[in-house]
Amino acid sequence: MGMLIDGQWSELDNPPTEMSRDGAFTRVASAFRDRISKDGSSGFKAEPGRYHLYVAYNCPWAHRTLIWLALKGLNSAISVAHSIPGLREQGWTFEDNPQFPDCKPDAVNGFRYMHQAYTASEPRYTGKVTVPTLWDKKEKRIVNNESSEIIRMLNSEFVGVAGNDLDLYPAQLRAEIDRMNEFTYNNVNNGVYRTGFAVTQASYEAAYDQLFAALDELEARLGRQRYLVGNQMTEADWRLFPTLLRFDVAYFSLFKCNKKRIADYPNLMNYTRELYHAPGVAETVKLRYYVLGYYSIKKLNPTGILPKGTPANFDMPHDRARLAA
Ligand SMILES: N[C@@H](CCC(=O)N[C@@H](CS)C(=O)NCC(=O)O)C(=O)O
Repeated sequence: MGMLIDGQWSELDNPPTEMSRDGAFTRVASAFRDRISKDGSSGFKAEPGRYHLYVAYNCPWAHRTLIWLALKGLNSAISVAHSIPGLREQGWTFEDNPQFPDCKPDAVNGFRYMHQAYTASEPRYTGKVTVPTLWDKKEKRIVNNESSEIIRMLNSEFVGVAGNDLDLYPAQLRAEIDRMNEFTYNNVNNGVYRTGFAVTQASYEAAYDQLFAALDELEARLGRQRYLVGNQMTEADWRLFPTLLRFDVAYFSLFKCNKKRIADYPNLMNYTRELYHAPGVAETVKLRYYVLGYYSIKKLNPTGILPKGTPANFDMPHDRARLAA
């Protein structure tokens, strides 16, 4: 994928710190961690039209932010640039491309590459260049590039700007949501990556076993309750969802997570369908892009041959109304 070193684009793949000596994949922390606040006390006030998001439909972390824009009615308050799927020579790329008509190029800064936003914010930046990245049009710099923090800001800070007051992180459920998120992140969201990017048999098998043990546990939990926490949709559900959507079309095959498909788990499958049918969410889902995006990762698919199939479909009605909400 490449990265920036002292403000220069480099073909060096990942920061060497991402691969531990035993061959396991360990993700490095995001670099930009400023916050938007309702009252502006953080230096970044929540205002309509001020912020811009750089995303890619295929990225599960960026997908979170698109879901929050849809659920919170923020699509007209925050502009979005969508990278085309696939990791091009200089990383995430924004362009008018007739093959991807729903990928809107960067109408705010005209950046062709995501890395231009990083060097515009910090000319000597060293590190990964990732989506999602949240940009402030007023200060002309990146605010934050950590999806778990961006979704919290979108949830709570845009009072009077967002189209509704939906709260996906309600005070009384926070401890349980945090606990669930940690489980989901370690075992599932990042678990598929640890499985797919392992470079030793032992670290692959350990990640695989941990992933499927967690999916079994989630399947059982969703047999007892409609949502992961409480009896309403929360952040915990929406953080699991992007990984479930991508599982059968990409992780199962390319990442060698092939013990079972999500389609083989009745509760997880119906639960995914229910979330998929929430208003505005289906528009954020591009299954074919997941195939194109993941299979363009050179080190996992050196020939670049793309699978013809896109083996998932969430259009069918769900059966979740049988559980209390
Ligand atoms: N912690 C970040 C992770 C974001 C991330 O890793 N995004 C991937 C795309 S799915 C990326 O941009 N990778 C580029 C790279 O690793 O160089 C977040 O959740 O926002």
